[in-house]
Amino acid sequence: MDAYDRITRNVSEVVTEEEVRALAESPDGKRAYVGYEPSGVLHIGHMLTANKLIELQDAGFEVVVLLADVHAYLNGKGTFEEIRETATRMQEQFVAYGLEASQTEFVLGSDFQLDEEYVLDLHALELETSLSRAERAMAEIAGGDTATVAQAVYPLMQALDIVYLDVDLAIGGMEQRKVHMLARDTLPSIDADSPTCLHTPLIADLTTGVGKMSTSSGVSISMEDAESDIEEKVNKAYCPPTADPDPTDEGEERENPVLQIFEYHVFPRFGEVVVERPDKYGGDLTYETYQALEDDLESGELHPADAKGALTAYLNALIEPGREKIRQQRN
Ligand code: IYR
Repeated sequence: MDAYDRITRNVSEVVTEEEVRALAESPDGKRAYVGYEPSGVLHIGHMLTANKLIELQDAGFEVVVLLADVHAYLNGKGTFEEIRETATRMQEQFVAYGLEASQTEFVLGSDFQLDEEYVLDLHALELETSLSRAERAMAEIAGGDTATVAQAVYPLMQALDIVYLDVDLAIGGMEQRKVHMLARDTLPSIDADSPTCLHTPLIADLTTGVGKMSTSSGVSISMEDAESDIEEKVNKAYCPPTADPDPTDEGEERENPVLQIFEYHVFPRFGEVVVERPDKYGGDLTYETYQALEDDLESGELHPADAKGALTAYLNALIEPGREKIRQQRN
């Protein structure tokens, strides 16, 4: 696999291909970043973008993790003091998950977002942006039914972070794409470059395969889940023997979240997957690629129950170091 293919593996969107190809040609010293609203405990969505950061570190990028305390505050996630406290804990959990501490710059948003220069640039972007555009950019990020002024300021600050953190590549889940498009359109008005972006896929709702997995509704997987929690959640997960299930009666699209987690979490971190089976059911199966596992599920060679057993084991292995860190943090 060449550098471009590695950098863009498992992403849903590349903005733009030409720009990412240029970065892939000389990645050393280039800076990539993800920002996270600190929420105390990592969940599977954080881990998905973190997988990409780990791959980028391996490819020679410098990685910046923004612990976006001011953003979480603007998005109504609690008092500023509470949020700031959880930010440090998240940093330790990211390192436990596998980000190389010596190669990762962790930055707290409030360390630079309250500086006069930043705030004046923010006001300049506010002058350039309609409320409706800001609101649209936030549709998949904001909580609550009514958009607040704070939520309109939020995407403009996210755009400005790219400039102030001096990053070459902005990473985010697909729910961040409209914020990044807004950044591409408005940053030139303050003489900054339009950012290059990669967007990672969203995983389907675990129990139904309809819509997206979310911490606020439905079942999510987090670093504080005990082994038995993971087992129970995975066992209840929607996993028909196909990667492209039929639409539901309401015509909504269904996806297979068990396969998605294998594809986006397990294979990128472990490379190879062994599904353990008793000899009387054919013995262990070893997969070197995600596609081989998907093909076997489709053909019936791999039973969903065996796939789920393996997924539980690999998820537990991924989560265990962070789980241990959380235990320490709570003592
Ligand atoms: N909008 C993100 C948090 C965030 C991301 C970046 I990249 C920033 O520069 C600032 C905030 C979220 O939804 O968690």
